[in-house]
Amino acid sequence: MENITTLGEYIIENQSDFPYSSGELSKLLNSIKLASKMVNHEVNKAGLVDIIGGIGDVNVQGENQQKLDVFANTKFIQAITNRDIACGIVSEEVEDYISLHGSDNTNNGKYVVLMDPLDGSSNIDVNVSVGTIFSIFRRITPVGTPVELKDFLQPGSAQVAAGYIIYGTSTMLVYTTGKGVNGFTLNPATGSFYLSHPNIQIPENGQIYSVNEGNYSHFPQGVKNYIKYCQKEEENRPYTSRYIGSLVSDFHRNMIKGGVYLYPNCVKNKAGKLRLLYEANPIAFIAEQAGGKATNGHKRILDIIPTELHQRIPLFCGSSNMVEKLESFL
Ligand code: P6P
Repeated sequence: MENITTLGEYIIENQSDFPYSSGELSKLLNSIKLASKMVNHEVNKAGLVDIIGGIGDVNVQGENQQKLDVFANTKFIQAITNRDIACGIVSEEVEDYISLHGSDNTNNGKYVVLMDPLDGSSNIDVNVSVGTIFSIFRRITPVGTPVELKDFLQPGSAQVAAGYIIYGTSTMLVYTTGKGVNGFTLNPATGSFYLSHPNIQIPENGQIYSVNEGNYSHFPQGVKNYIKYCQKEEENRPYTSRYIGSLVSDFHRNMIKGGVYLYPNCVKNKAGKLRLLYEANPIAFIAEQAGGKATNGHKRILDIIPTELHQRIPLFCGSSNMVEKLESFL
């Protein structure tokens, strides 16, 4: 077998990519890798055991919590907490941020992690791919309990790492530390992630647009005009419409094949639906590192200064030329 690199080997071999890190960021990425394997195991057997379906609770988003949502949230929090490297966590499943700083002044970890532990979980019951999305920053406050405004509400441009795990026909972990984007595929037989997609580059152009057209009548006029542009019999159009309803899956397809993903603001979701801190920011960091673009329609996602932990934002991302064309309609 030719020399194939595991995720663990890759993290160690590229340790020098992490400025100022004496191994902590590597350990944090390994923690995320570990938790993703546990979540993958549960997702893969969701249809077999009574883990599907709501647990009767709703999360901070007011969405019915799936058992797997809760399981994933718990596993990622446990894995991240075990290493004393992160001082705090923001999760889509939890209202306030979680401080990991010990009352005995232990754990002054230099990183904070923001995550959507199981995005697209409403698709679980119908066996559609779901994903985990994570974003990592260095803390700004030097020690002690992290401070929301300083440590968590940082612009996406300050991320030191971001990634997603897609639990699909195969399970992949795709991440960046600011030196390009690499994809690792899990071999269930060995339990290891192997470098399968080195240096992912989003094609500048694509033939796919991804949007929930059921919301068409509520979209801003510019978005409507762009969708009609995609559908027009002209030049290399009409484009293909592909919408899975799972951000990680729709984005990953566009990463590999080229395309543009749209989640606009609309009458129903005035600020859009997706969350800035743990959906748009990590996706935007990855998109740009792969040569793509990510905008809220008027501003680069990574330049937006957050104001709330769970704030929503419109998201348009994918192939650079397609995003630029879309922006010209807005
Ligand atoms: P809609 C899943 O709930 C999610 O957050 C993303 O994964 C997905 O892209 C989007 O919402 C789907 O939303 O309104 O089209 O069902």
